[in-house]
Amino acid sequence: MFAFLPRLFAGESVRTHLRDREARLAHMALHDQETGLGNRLSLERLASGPGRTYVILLCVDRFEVVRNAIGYDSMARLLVTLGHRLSALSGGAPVARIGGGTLGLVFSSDSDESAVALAARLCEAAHAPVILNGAPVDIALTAGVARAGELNQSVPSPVDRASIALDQARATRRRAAAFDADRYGDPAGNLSLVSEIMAAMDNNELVLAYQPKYDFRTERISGVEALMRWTHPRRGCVSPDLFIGMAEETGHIRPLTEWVIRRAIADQKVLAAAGHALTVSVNVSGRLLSDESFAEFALAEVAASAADLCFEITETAVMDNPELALHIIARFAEAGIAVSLDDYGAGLSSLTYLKQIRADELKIDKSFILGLDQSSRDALLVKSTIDLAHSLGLKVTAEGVETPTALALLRGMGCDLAQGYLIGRPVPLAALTEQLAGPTVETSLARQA
Ligand code: G
Ligand code: G
Ligand code: MN
Repeated sequence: MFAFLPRLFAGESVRTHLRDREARLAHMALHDQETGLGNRLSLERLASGPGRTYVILLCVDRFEVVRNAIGYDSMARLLVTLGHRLSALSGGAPVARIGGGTLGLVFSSDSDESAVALAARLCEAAHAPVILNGAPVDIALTAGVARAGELNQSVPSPVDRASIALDQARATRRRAAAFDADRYGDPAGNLSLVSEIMAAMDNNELVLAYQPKYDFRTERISGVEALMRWTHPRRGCVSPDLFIGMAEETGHIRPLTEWVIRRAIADQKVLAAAGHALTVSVNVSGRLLSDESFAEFALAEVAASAADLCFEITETAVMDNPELALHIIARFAEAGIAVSLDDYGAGLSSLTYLKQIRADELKIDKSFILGLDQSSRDALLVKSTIDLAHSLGLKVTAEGVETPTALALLRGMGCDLAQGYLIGRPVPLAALTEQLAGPTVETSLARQA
């Protein structure tokens, strides 16, 4: 019963015991239990060191989905492997886990630009699959960076600033972004911006810009993509990259998209009356693919007007709630609404996704098309994607066609449609009608191609 007493009384071993205990506690205070990597506190300490220091946070995209797919244990091992990889790539910097799927490290850099460039390179490197239990797991990372020494009253912690930068990268669909104090600096202003979007619909501040799509076979403009534009009375032109993300987060995307659909249908009638029968493509946000009452709205509008619409959707949308999304997409298809897989190649682009969805069109992301002239690797990817899509019965649109060379290459590859600044920039309806009235666009393209 008193077996511990002799040990307690032996002064030396008590001290050793206490020292061990202290060391263990100190270790626990600075390390993440699950992975053994450093924790948030350890990162905060590293960030308070001297020098031109930056904090970078990297978060696994769709962390919950991946974790539920592979399990908690495997996720912990995946984070450890990623941590080692990131550490090796940044000269042995210690990597910490900041909860969930977020890893962080500290490094020095001369400017926000070079810090973001490094963050983007780290994200790239993470794209190589991690082998777990003999099977590869594909993941993607998004990163946020923040200057450590910066004095910012509203967000004093550099780790918090990097975390906000990560959100900002996501909201604007960038791989990596630096903390943007101006954008964050006025959270109240951003909130009012959200409520102002609703008023903007009634005040005619929202307009649709239309960007033509050129059909290689008929050598004609066969459709247009509707892109939202908001001219704010004080702020001027607000990028859809900013307000779409915010509208999605605050539950306002549905009324906005309903507005777009009504407007697009009305404009399509105007175009038809002027002799231009064009399919109108509308971007439909992922969140709406699990909203059945939105689907009811869209189906009723299309049935009432016999409109010729195409809904552009992105992969993430479908991945988040596959059953419901696929069900709703199938209903769109039955009602004669074409479905297009937008930004293909920018995300995970899994084959399962292509197999599951009954789509009509695949849009190759502009990042592949912009480099088509220079990169034989991009050309190879684009060609094989076109062939793959064709074998699945999908038409292919290439977006981001800016040069005659790219247009010619795509024609040679058997691409069906082209969209981009070479063919036409997004313009208001009046300007589009004017362009379509002149023979210039199509004949000059036919000559160029
Ligand atoms: O047009 P660019 O025009 O800058 O558009 C930026 C981004 O905003 C694109 O990814 C485009 O898909 C998206 N976007 C533009 N209009 C709409 C819209 O009406 N709904 C949704 N969900 N996204 C849109
Ligand atoms: O994500 P989505 O594919 O809907 O986005 C369309 C976006 O692509 C819009 O922001 C539009 O302005 C942009 N865009 C369209 N054509 C071109 C092009 O030729 N080059 C570049 N850089 N962007 C383009
Ligand atoms: Mn689109």
